This record gives sequence, C-alpha cells and structure tokens, in this order.
Amino acid sequence: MPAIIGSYGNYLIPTYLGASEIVYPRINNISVLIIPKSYAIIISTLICEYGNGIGWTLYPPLSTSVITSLGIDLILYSLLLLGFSTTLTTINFIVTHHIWKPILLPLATMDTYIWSLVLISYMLIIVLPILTGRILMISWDLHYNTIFFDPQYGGDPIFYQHIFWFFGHPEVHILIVPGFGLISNILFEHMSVILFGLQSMILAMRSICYLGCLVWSHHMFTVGIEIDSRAYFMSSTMLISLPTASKMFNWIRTYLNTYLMVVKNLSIIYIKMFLIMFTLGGSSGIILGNNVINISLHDTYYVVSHFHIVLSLGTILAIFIGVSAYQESIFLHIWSITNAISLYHVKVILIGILVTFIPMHYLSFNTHPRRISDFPDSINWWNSLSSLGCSLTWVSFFVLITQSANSIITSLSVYRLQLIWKVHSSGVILLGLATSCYLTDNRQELKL
Ligand SMILES: [Cu+2]
Repeated sequence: MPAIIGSYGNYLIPTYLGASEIVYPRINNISVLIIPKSYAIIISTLICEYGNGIGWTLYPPLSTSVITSLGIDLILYSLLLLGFSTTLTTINFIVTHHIWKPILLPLATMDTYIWSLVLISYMLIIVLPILTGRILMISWDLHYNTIFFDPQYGGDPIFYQHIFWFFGHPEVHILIVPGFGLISNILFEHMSVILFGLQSMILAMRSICYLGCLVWSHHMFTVGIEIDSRAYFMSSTMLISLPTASKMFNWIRTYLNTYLMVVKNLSIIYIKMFLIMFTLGGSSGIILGNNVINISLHDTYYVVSHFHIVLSLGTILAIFIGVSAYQESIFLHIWSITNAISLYHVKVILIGILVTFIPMHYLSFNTHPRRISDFPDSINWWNSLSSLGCSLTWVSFFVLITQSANSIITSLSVYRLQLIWKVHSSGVILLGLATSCYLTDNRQELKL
C-alpha cells in the first residue's frame, strides 16, 4: 500500500490534476512518518517472549486464549497506527480530487489512475472503521473481560471472521485497482493512439470496487453458512470476473493497436508479463470461486498459488511497471544501461514465478494442505522445484536493486552536468567551477 497508493498517488495526483501539491501536505507528512514506527512495532514482536504465533488473520479463539498478550497487543497497536495513517492519506486524496478536479470536463474523461485512487479511497473509508472495530474488540476481549468472540459465554468466533473478511476482501481490490489505473495510464502515455474503451475501463473499475464490498464470505465457505448464502457469495464472486475480463480485453486491444508490438519498451514488457500472470491467476480464481470446488480446495496450495499470482504479483508487477515508466521523469536518467539490466530482471522473475507456482498447482490437486511443513516423500520433488523457483525470484530482486542503484547514480551525474551547463551558459564560469567543486566535495563528504 505505501508503494502503489502512497508513493505513486502523492506524486501523480497533483501531476495529473495540474495542482502544485496535494491539499494537506503536513497531514501527509504525519501519515508517512507513522509507517516506520508501526513497522518497528510489528518487528519488535519477534523479541517478545511468546511472540505472535497467531497468523496474520488474528482469528479468535486462538488470539484471545494466549498465555501473555504482549505480542498481540503490539500487533494490534501497530495495525491501529497503520489504519490511522491510511485514513489521513485517503482524506488527502479525496479532498485534493474534489478541489482540483477539472470543472468543465466530464469525470469520464479524467485520468484512469486518479479514478482508481479516488475509488479505493472511498472503499477504504467504508472498510477501515470495520478493521479498527475488530482490532478494538479483540483488545477488549483480551483486557476488559468482554465476550465478543468467546463461544463459552455466547460470543461468536464466526462473527469475527465476517468482520475480518468484510475488510479483508475489499483490501484485495484496494491493492490491485491502483495497479489497473497505472497500467491503463502507462499504456495510454507510451503509445500513439487513445486507450481502447476508456469509458468501459472506468465503469469496470467502479463495478469491481462496488462488487468487491459484497463478496467477503467466499473466504469462509467451510464454516457452515447455509446454502442460499453460499450460492449468493459464489455468484457475486464470479460476477467480478466480468468487469475484470473486459479490462483485460481492452488492454490487449489497445496493445494490438500500437507500434509498441515491435518496440522493446521496458514498461510494455512488464505490462505483457502482468497480463499473462493476471490471466493465469484470474482463471484459477474462477475455479476457486465455485462453492463446491472451493470446499475441496480449501486450505490447500491452490488458494496460496491463486492469490499470490493474482494479487501479490499483480501489485508487485504494477509497482515495477510504475518504476520503469516514471523513473525517467523522476530521476532524469539515461535509459541504455538500466534498460539492459532490467531486461534480465524481467526474464529471471518470469521464470522464477512460473517455476514457483506451476508445481504448486500440481501439489494442490494432490491436496497438499497449506501451513503444514510435513508432506509425503512422493511429492518432495515438486516442493523442491517450487522452492527453487522462489530462490530465482529472490535473485531477480538483486538484479532490480542493481538497476535502481545504477539509475540513481546516473541521475546524480546528469543533474550535476546540467547544473554546470546552466551556470556556464549564464556566463559566470568561475561560479560554475566553484559549484562543481562544492558538489564534488559534498559527495566526498558523503562518501566519508
Ligand atoms: Cu476475497
């Protein structure tokens, strides 16, 4: 979220709306400064005596029946802080959009990335109070003798799952919809024709956000919900594939419209990779959305491989697409070397992802359960292959770090050359020499 929403949003919303800055920059500062603190608190749970071995979902009764709750308290506190930080950013985005939106132009012509951020901001306003509520309820159950989730006294742990996933599923869309907006934007900016079906792209994002708030129980088909509700949650889940597929169609059509089919543009290669991964992950999602199949695939590797391909990789690839597309304007760097290194990154990560997740799909049909480290020897080979793919993905990250470092160093030297050129052109040669000496000294000091 800080990467795809916070960083790109704060940079691109004012840029695309023609504003000098977002409306409340100081509130934005607070929201940024909270993030490292809450991360530090989460990491500090590692040194607690009993740690935080309750999973990321914090399901009761496991989370409310611990020996000492220090680890859980710290996690709850950091989540509260993160929620507060996100709310501030959300308010900032909505107000900036309302103040700076074009008055004479219809909203349907507004930039797709701005659309996506405004939509997810409203979604966050709907679901964040629910997240905060469940954090406080767990905390009160732990410390103030409430019995919200204690079945012994009439509490209901299933109720916790409902409020958790009412936040949890929209969160999936909150993470991926800005990626959709970014990709549409970059395709539009890097080509010579307009985006195919702009109106349907915007309508699809709105439908995805709306439907995303109504499907939360597909995460809990096995808890004993009655058949009618399961049928409803199954149908509404599958309905999301329609707007998503229309977006895929529009992207492919836009891509086929351009000369970029023959140009080796880095962000376009990333976009192609995103389309392949998202189609693979989306297809397994339709299978998983089916109520009956879902019960047999529940808690197997199928779920793991589905959501990692579709969400985690979708968002990470969208971040890469943004980095590769906007680093030219941010870092002012020259393309050649970084582009070459990044092409290696694309290849290694693509092979890494496929080698990780294809064996995982095979394992899931042999009902390899998730979260269990032990397995029969007959499927050892597939597990090892999956681990090898994961290691390859890590290697690709080191390639990416090399590329980013190279990009920053190049941009620094370009900036220095530009500065000297400006001073020279104004005729003050001595000042130029002094500036370059000052910069050199500064860099030496930094090195020391
Ligand atoms: Cu879901």
